[in-house]
Amino acid sequence: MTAAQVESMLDSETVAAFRRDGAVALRGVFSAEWIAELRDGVARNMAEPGIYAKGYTPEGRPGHFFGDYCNWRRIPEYEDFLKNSPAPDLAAELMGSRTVVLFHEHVLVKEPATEERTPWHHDLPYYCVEGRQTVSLWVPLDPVPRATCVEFVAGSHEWGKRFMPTKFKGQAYDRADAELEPLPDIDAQRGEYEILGWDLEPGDAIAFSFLTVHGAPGNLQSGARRRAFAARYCGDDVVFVKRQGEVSPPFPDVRLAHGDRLRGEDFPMVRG
Ligand SMILES: O=C(O)CCC(=O)C(=O)O
Repeated sequence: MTAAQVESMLDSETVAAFRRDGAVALRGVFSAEWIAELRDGVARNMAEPGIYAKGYTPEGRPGHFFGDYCNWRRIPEYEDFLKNSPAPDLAAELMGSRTVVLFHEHVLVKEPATEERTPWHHDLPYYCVEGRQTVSLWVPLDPVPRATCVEFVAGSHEWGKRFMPTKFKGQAYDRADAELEPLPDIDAQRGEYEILGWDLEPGDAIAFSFLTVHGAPGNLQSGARRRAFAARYCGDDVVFVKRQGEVSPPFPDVRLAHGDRLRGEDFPMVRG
């Protein structure tokens, strides 16, 4: 797909909203075929979980919250989507970047009746990268009503803050960078923030910056699965960083130096 075609997929208000709010809903950007391919990939992933797969639902609780990441090299459906779907072109347009590097994919499935929330957090302090040109495309593979949608604090990507990562089970990171600060209690003061969330259909996506604060409710309302595939991309200004603390994903085989452009087998350039 050419840059001109991408322009016509994303109107200027959508791009402006992404840059202003740090999160925006994209409507009807993926065909039914791409969604079917991702569903096949998620089925394969759940049948053959990767080394980082996690179940966040305690034994005996209803539902199941499954998470896994960094599997695109062994799951062909993921690789095809991440490289050949409209996702890289959407990422280029939203980030305003000539190049698009694949960072990783992250799958988050909440089965019906799952109570566990995804805690409020922003992604950049978990990651071994720094830069402003970043985007995650959160692609729902089931209809997602507003009540179970991931929520975003509008404008939080511009707060100039780096918050302490929290594990999805709620506990703090064992080794966190010293300069990170605790996240404010968003739920205790929801009225103070503009909280964004949407009713979504398969084919839609949410685009958000690695710095936008977000969290998600359990899956108690819809009676349907809530399968989501997040495609994470970096643009021209993003570099590899060595953090003092733990990073997630860990990328144990990456040999880049602090400040290097992302490259190599783990971080293929998918546009540019
Ligand atoms: O799907 C969820 O529950 C959370 C998604 C998320 O935190 C992310 O994609 O960064």
